[in-house]
Amino acid sequence: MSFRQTLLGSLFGLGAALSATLFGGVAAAQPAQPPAATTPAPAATPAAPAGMGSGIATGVRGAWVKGSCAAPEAVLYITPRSSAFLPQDGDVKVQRFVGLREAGGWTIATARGAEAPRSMMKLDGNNLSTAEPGPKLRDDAIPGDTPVVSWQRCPSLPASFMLAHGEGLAALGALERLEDGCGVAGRDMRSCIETIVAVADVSGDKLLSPAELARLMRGLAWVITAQEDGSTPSMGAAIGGGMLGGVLAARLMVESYDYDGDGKLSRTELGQDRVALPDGTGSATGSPLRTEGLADGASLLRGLLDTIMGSGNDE
Ligand SMILES: [Ca+2]
Repeated sequence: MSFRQTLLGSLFGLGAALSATLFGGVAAAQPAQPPAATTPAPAATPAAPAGMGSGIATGVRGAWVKGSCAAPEAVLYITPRSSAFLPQDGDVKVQRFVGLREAGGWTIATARGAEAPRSMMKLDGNNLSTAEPGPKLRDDAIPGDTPVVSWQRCPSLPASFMLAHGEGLAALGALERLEDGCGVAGRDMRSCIETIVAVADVSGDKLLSPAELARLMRGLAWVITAQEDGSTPSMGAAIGGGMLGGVLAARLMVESYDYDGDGKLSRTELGQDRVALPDGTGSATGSPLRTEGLADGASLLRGLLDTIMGSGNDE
């Protein structure tokens, strides 16, 4: 495959991910609680997740290292509702949790999935112990013979690690804030827009520049890829493709909403025609034009924000 084909593939792939998954993923990523039991659960199945409460404890959140700080064997990054496992060799694994409970001194987080995989964690002095019990082990028998891994805090992580994964890990937390600000029923548009600006605004001027939007898109591309396929080649493509595609998509997005032409997006611009209903102004004369199909092609970028902003308002 030529470099050009690779480049185009990366950009198109990212564009598709952006339009279909990125912001749409905010709605899709809402914890899908299993429907009210229509069939009795098997006796060995643990109780249904009781929700996330206030999330994973503050002292457990953040980055943990297995091995030495200078050359980690693996990094574990924990947010209130997610974890990212990043081994030196092997696949990146991101888990989004939907249930949290305590048993035997351990916090047990349950992720989505057919087998409702469990991650156990326990603060042990300055270290964190973790274990991933198999599906058959009952909560009251943990950890049993499940291998326990010990993690330590480090003042910093190697530059190569931060370069590859720093933005993605930041985006994991940003995604949770977006899900809270935009993806929960009852949140209004103003709160959603405030959240988008708060999450994306790095410089603190309450305006979103192309670089700030590109950073968010690169990070979210990392999260999406890590959730779907955390293999090394796949993550490499996401990081490389995200660098280029994120900048292009962000430029187009700014041009699409930048009504005052200052090169940045403000809360007012993001909220234009979304916060307040129009007042019914129009004209009584004239006859309907054909408008079907005009949106094709122009809809991609507008769809991004429309989806994220609409995700909490149509339930
Ligand atoms: Ca800014």
